[in-house]
Amino acid sequence: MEKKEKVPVSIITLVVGILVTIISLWAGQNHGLLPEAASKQAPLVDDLFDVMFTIGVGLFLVVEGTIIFSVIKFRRRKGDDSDGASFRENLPLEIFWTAIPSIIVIGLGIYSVDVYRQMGGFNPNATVIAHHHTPSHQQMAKMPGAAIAAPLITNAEGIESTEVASKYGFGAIPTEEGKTADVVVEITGIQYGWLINYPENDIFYAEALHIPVNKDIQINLSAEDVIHSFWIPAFRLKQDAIPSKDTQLRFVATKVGEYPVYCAELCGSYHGSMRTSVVVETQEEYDAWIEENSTLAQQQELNQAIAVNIASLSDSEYLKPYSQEIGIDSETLNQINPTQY
Ligand SMILES: [Cu+2]
Repeated sequence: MEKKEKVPVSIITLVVGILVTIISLWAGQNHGLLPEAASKQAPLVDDLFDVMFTIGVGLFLVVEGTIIFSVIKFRRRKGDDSDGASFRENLPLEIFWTAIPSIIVIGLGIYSVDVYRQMGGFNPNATVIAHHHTPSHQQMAKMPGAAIAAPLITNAEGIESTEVASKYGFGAIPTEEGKTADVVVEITGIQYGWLINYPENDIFYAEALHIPVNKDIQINLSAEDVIHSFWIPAFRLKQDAIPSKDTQLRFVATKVGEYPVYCAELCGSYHGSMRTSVVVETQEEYDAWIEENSTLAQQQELNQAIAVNIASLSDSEYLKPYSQEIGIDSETLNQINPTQY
């Protein structure tokens, strides 16, 4: 019987290798697993994810492919009761399969640290902005005795550096380093919600986080009770809000739209409902929102000022602002209870 011509194994391996590479690269670019990317930081994270996904698909195909191939090719044939071939130690092979994952993991490590750096992860508090609950750190520094109260981590740069050491989170991206953010928002996590405040604009308890597009935004995060985590998937940003430890998030949103915000730290029974949204607007829309809501805040203050004089009001007068809410007009109120003080 004539011997059948065979394709050399090295050629088959080469073709399989090329196929696996092409499929992996395609999958890495077309997985469609990530939500819309709407911040300057997002593409950095997405590129890293794509690289990891590409490697993951490649490894999956090689490992699973080898298993399936072996199961079929080396299966027990009918009537074959002999033992399988015995293999013991193969140093070059062991070095090979240890080296490859090591290189991949170290490479991904270095890459991800660089992404973190580009996102401003090593730069929180590049510009010191005080939390609204306390007097500004600059003011404190001027007070007599403040140096004693400050943590004793001073160095050549003096008190300012203790502030730098006291914050965690994402700071300015390298191109914005040393600059003050365009918009500063104070956000406090409580069980179960986010309190969104714009102290500079007199807006408190905003219904959502409104920010202008393509501007440098800084969020100062704090928590009242337990640890929460402020997560904006569309921005690829997540930062813990920690009681008695201020953290920050700084970013630039690049797409107008509304994106969900979640609490990403299991914080109690209603953690799942701890949501809000971020509304990215044009500068004009944002300015209009600020104006509208600042005025609202002023009106509320005015209402409170009037309410102080309740002693001089009749029941119906006093109840008038509420009568509309409960669906009774003031005439009816007067008939029900005509008593005057
Ligand atoms: Cu929470």
